[in-house]
Amino acid sequence: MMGRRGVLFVFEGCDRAGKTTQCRMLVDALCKRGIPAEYMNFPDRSTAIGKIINDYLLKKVELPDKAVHLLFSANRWELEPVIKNKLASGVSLIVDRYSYSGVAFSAAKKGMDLKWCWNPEIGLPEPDAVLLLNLTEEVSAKRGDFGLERYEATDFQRKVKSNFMDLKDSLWKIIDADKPVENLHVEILDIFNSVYESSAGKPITVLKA
Ligand code: Z5A
Repeated sequence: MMGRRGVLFVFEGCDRAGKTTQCRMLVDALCKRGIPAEYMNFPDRSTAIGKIINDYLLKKVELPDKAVHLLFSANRWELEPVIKNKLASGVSLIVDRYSYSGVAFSAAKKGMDLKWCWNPEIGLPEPDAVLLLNLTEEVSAKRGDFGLERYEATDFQRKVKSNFMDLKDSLWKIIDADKPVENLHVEILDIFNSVYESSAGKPITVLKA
């Protein structure tokens, strides 16, 4: 008999919210408990398209806003067969940023709107849950200075946060990320467990218009 499918569990949030830290801790915890799980992150800078995105984020190349938006989306489409196969084979994917970052960051730029930005995401696998790790600007600032990458500026991050709030739907859980790492991990593990139980037997769906 076929086993159950994996869960697509997505982390979103602004800069330094602790997404990578929590994704890694969750994958470790699940693997220790015998639940197959893997870490995935977007942008995936290792692919052909990801390398151009990396140069863009490091400000080594300039690209029109719409073109770079489509590259971020294409980077997810490059991995779409992998996502579907892993989920179907029972591996849960713990994903560090996904389509919602794609839309929230691009739509924070002048002349870009949420609807236009969402269109290329339609048809990608839909997450079983989206956790938005939320931090105030003050707490975020205490976690260190912004780096040198594109988008690492307070005004821009404020617009991104407001876009995330416009995108949220019933799949989303907003988590106060201003907690010790271990406490946050326990809270997130609890959410994963209930999503894992409730998704058993449900098909993988896709993002819609
Ligand atoms: N982008 C886009 O435009 N379009 C898209 O489609 C996608 C992305 C997918 C690069 O992303 C940029 O690409 C990003 C969005 C854009 N631009 N920005 N800003 P990335 O994923 O490569 O890099 P990042 O997402 O910017 O990483 P991050 O946000 O800076 O980090 P994080 O993953 O949220 O946090 P962390 O690395 O786990 O922790 C940050 C620091 O805080 C670190 O020193 C930790 O030790 C500390 N930390 C973590 N948790 C805690 C707690 N609980 N308490 C105290 N300190 C903590």
